[in-house]
Amino acid sequence: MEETCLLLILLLSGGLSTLPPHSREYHFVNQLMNWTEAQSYCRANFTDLVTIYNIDISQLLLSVSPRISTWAWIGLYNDRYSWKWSMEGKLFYVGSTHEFLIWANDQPDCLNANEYCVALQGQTQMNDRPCGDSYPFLCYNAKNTSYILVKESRSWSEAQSYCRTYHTDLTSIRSKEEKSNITLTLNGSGVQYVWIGLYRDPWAPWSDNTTSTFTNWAYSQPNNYNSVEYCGMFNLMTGEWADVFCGLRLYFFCFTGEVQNANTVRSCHHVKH
Ligand SMILES: [Ca+2]
Ligand SMILES: [Ca+2]
Repeated sequence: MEETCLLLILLLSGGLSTLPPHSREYHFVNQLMNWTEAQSYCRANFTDLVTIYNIDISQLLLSVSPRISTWAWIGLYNDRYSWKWSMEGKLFYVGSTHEFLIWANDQPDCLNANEYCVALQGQTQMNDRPCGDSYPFLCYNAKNTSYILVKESRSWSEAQSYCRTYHTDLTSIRSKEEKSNITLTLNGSGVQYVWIGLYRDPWAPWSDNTTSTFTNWAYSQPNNYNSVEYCGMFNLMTGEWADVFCGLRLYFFCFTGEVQNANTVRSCHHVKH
């Protein structure tokens, strides 16, 4: 195995959880693996696949790898099942299950890498849709346990603001009974898509469970071509990123070092078929 590594010392004042870890060693691994195999390899031999927090780390990766016209895996991936509810509060979800949350055929598909909010389609099944699309929406009012269909079309964020202002929040669906009540509310309304409170963050977290605000996508990326591209790769000539099929076999970058402590509890709800 051919491998190079370099130590990065970031001269940053400590303490803030939003800052990258102070020092990490970066390793270029000259072996071809798919994304999951690369992740396992990094976790077994180093710490994890790399997270790129800024342009300095990007330059560093270029400096420890050969300048060849190909791509390498980084810890970037787009988890189609990392859904969260707009309405927070653990107690609210005690005893809730998800088997009545049914995705429409071939959903979620994150079409064009642009679908991060969920609407009910045909009043019963879920579909991930572009958050900027305008649809009617369902608010939940906790005071009288009611569901309110607002027939004005709004973006998901606008709908969320509206529900938070006039009711409690965009609705969650916590039980079979709640699902039935929602179906009754929608019955006869004729709406095609209706926003509910489910959403997720694009391309977060990275493999090491941290998040980064830095992005360096190549032109027209990410595009989730054919709806099969959920892993991120790094161009060894330019440092730019593209989304691609996770089964591709590529070189990859690992790091050794501390993992940023997540001091905020992530309230992820894994909603699978
Ligand atoms: Ca979709
Ligand atoms: Ca792509």
